[in-house]
Amino acid sequence: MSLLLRTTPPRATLAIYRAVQAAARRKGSCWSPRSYSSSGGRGADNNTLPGHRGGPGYFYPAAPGTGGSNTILGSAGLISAHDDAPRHAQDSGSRTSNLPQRRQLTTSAISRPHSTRSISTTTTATTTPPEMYTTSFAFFEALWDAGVTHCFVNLGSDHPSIIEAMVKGAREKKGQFPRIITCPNEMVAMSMADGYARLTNKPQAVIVHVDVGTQGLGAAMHNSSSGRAPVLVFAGLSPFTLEGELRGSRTEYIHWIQDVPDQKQIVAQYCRYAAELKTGANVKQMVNRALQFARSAPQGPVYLCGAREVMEMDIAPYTIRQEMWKPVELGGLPTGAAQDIAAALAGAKAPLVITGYAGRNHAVPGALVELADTVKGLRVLDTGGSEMCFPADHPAWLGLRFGNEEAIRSADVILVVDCDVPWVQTLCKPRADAKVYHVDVDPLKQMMPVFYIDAVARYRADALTAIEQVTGLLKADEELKAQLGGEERDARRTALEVAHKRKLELIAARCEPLDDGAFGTGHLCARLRELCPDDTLWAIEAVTNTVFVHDALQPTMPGSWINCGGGGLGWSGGGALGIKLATEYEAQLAGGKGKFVVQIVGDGTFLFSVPGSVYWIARRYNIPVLTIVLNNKGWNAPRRSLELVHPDGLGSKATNEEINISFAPVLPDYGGIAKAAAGGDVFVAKVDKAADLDEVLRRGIEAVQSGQSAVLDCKVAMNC
Ligand SMILES: Cc1ncc(C[n+]2csc(CCOP(=O)(O)OP(=O)(O)O)c2C)c(N)n1
Ligand SMILES: [Mg+2]
Repeated sequence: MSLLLRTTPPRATLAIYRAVQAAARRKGSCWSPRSYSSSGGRGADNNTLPGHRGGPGYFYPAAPGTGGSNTILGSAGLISAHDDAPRHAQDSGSRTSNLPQRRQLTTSAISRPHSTRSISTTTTATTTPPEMYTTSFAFFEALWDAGVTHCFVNLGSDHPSIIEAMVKGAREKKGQFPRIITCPNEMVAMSMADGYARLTNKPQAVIVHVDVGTQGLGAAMHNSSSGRAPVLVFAGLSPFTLEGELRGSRTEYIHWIQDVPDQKQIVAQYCRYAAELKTGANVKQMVNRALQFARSAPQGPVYLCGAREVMEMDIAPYTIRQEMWKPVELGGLPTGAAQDIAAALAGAKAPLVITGYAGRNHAVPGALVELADTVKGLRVLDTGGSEMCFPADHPAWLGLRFGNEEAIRSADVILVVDCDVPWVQTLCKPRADAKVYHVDVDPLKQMMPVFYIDAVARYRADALTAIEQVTGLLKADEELKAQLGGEERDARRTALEVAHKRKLELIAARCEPLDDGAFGTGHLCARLRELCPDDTLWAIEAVTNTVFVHDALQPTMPGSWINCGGGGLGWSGGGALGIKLATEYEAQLAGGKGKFVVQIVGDGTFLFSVPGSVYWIARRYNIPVLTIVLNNKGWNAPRRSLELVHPDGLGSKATNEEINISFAPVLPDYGGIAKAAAGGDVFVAKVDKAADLDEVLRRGIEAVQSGQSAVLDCKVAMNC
């Protein structure tokens, strides 16, 4: 690997980026000074992660999305993206040059007549490749100008022009072209883009191979949709001409086999937008239209596909006015609605906020703290656990409970904010006279055929704006203020403090090691919390252990807890890499270093995550994360599901082997799998005794801090 590195971005780049940062701050993004942790977290700036073995900085800082293609961002000294372009891309161009040279004649006829860069019309083979400006190249330019800095790719026969464009971009647009990350599996590619977007709210791109690569995205597409992660996916389509009519015409057997009736339908139901590029002439508009959908609430994945001939088209270079393509902005509550909710909360005896993903905006936890401080006695429950929505060190914290919690049954006023499943009716529901208000980016849950809650009113609104409106009214309105004051309200606050203290004591007791020297997930995570840097980012996919993980980690920093957005197991391998890539890249733009990233994953889920790809990527691109495998010898979740329906059934008395959820007796070597994928370069260890735990964790953390990925196989006792 020969990288041209620089540790600090060029001055112009920094200036532009800071302006972007400032704008993001105003919108309450992850770097918002309003974020709760900046005042009350556990030392958000205490980053102890040193440089990685790959050298000082293995990402190339630049400032995309700050203007059209003509914007020059001080590229001198930036790392060349071509280092990461697949090597075979550089070989294939000359080998295939004869046929495309011929086709160019035809293709140039359909490109814009005023093209300033029309291709050579000679058919004699030359050693210098023709200068081309294709749909594919414009596609990458559009991505970069829209702020997409990374493309996670899995390439195939649909991508000759994509590969040509990648090489051209790496050579000619250093520092102004997306970084290409080769991903040997599509689900990992999409999960990386998902993790990146979940942390930063910045969409990245995934490039996959026709119908088969689209299918390879698998559950990652579901996760990005449920997790509302903006990701742009592009896939080629088999060529639609057979006889060389256009450049890109069919050249391989497989082009017939991979020609399917409507490729985008494979994923369209998970996408905010799915469309075919029918010409290169408006490719930049199409990319930006897709990104507008991806970034407008409710955010999510978008899918573009384009046939080989369309992507090969020579077009006239052009730019669009990037500033004209902002996403749709969501407003707050109607005035009367804010007043109603404020009055209901002020008059409530047992008010409750239930949220699931409001913490995606890192300013929301702080806003909820302000609301909870204003309405003394208000409690906040997280029933989704996909983000850090409310800090564990606040007395109103009820933690993460998946829709089954006493406070749901006892509350008289419930404000549901950005939440998919506030309660599971068959287990727990609010009292019949509870007044429920629902505020959400997607209150109808448009993707779900069945969803309803008994709410007196529901609003599509931005969570932060809505919470601030309600708090503002509670603070400004004299009548409401009077209601919220007094001794009785102070007593409610004191009662909450007592209950919170008691809750933390109970959690601490449950986190003790077992008498036989073994330990559960709670103890393991309590030790992790103690030993990892204070500002660690946690990528969680712990399935039946999730609540124990959350109770023990007690996250307080906005953005520090990111769980798989949906139910498609296997997100966290790529997700953690995407989060690490994002924290490093974004920090380097600002001249700093990224945060420490830990993946906590069930043993079954580890296998779903395609570890053979994950740890190869981690090693190839020096993206070190600490992986904690919660080894309970297989799948516990199906037993739980079984017992909810058949508590006394045959299966309830049967062994795990009998109900086919056990990995015993052939237990996989999780560390070994990772090590093999990474050419042997992963720190691995197994631990099953509490007495050895700290030492193993310390060594794993040190390995990651020195730049090596680590996989710790931790045998955990059940239900604690
Ligand atoms: C892609 C996919 N396949 C299957 C499932 C069904 N499923 C849900 S949880 C689970 C087991 C997870 O095992 P593990 O990670 O070990 O967690 P544990 O149940 O032991 O807590 C399975 C198979 C799923 N959610 N997603
Ligand atoms: Mg398991």
